[in-house]
Amino acid sequence: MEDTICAISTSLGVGAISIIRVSGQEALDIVNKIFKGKDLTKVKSHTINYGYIYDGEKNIDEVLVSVMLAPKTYTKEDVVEINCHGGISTTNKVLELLLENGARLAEPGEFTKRAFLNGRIDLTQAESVDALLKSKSDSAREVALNGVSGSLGKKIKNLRSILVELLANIEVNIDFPEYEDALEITHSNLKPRLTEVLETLKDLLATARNGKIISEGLNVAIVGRPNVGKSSILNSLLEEEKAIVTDIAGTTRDIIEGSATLNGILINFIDTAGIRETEDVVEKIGVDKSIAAIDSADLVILVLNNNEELTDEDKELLEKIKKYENIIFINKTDLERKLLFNKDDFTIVDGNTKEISGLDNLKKEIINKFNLEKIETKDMTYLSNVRQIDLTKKALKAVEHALANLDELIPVDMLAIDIKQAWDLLGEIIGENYQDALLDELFTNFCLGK
Ligand SMILES: Nc1nc2c(ncn2[C@@H]2O[C@H](COP(=O)(O)OP(=O)(O)OP(=O)(O)O)[C@@H](O)[C@H]2O)c(=O)[nH]1
Ligand SMILES: [Mg+2]
Repeated sequence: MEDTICAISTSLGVGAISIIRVSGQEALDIVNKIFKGKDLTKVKSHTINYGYIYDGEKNIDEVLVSVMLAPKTYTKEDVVEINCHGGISTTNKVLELLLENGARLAEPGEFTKRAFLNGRIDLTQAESVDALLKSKSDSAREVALNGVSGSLGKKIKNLRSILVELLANIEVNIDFPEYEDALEITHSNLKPRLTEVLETLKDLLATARNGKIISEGLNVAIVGRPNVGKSSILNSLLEEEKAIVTDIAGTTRDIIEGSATLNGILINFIDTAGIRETEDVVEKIGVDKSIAAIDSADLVILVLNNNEELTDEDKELLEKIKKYENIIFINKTDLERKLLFNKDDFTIVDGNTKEISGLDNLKKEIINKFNLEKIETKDMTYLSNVRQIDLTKKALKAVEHALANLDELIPVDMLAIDIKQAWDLLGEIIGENYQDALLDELFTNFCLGK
């Protein structure tokens, strides 16, 4: 935290402008050493200053330099941003000069880490910054932005203040049992407050699946025997000739992915190799990948051929996909019906890719399965990653335990242990207490320069 750090904050490539960001106590002094124009240590905060970057006597680039003095900056430290001409060569040269003059190259996410460590944002906000940079759909962006503003953090802080109030009251009762005026914490008035916390935690967990769907989208695997039309379906859904289609069984050998949005949610469609017993080494690897795709998908679309009787392989697949979210797409309805099977327990969509029929229904079923029509993206507060969900589940358990003990009239001082634990766990979500290893892991996934 003592070091002054720098990094290229824009993506490196050919572009009109690149921004190199510098943060830390010596940010101004270091940039000043290579800048010709005004004396940057004397300019007002939050100003943009015109000048040149020099390497000794050599002019490197014409630049605009933003000077932002602590504490009203991204990191709460002095921040200087150099806007230079884009392009790898100039940008790298400016970065090199900063490094030569005393700055250190920032680690990925280190600017945001400093914003967190300096108390400008909580950990949920930091995670949302990362989600915002990586968002691939409008809804993902909206929810991430909501998180950046701190909505989840606020909710968690509210719960913690209820818990801490309960703890304080319990303490008073333990320390001054004879003190009549101390608010008597009885089992009956602990219960409503704890129940309120319980319900909020349950709500957060109930909507967490939506949070994940919005931020990460859905993986939808298209599987089935060879030649049933999986790749044709992928192409029709994407309205693009993404996968090769032929009448040769075993055309698709590898996973082919393409994405589309449904109701603003990113859907990643995964076309797979036709599943069958095979001696062909390459095809066999493809088949293994298809099976793995089923395992990791949020939804499996099993394709059957309307024009053929159900085979043993179809039966096996029908059995296999039962334990996953699934839709059966009966393809080739333009041909004579020969397929017969017991459709109970399955969601069935009929269609064909020759006349492009049934694909809208297929999309509708995907929307239904995940309630995509009802997913709110505006002003909604979601737990949006495994870390947050895991800690919330543990906090919920602690509160449930406290409530169960309450019903058994266990002394209130015993309840304090569970309440304190819930308070600690919720603190971990916002980063009130954290381990260095966790921070390292979290921020190394960030983009460089953020
Ligand atoms: N009549 C008819 N033919 C179709 C339909 N959909 C696909 N086909 C044909 O069926 C054959 C196989 O289609 P693909 O999309 O390659 O099938 P696949 O399931 O991806 O096959 P593999 O990659 O080998 O597993 C091609 O000749 C397609 O033109 C359909 O709805 N009706
Ligand atoms: Mg195929």
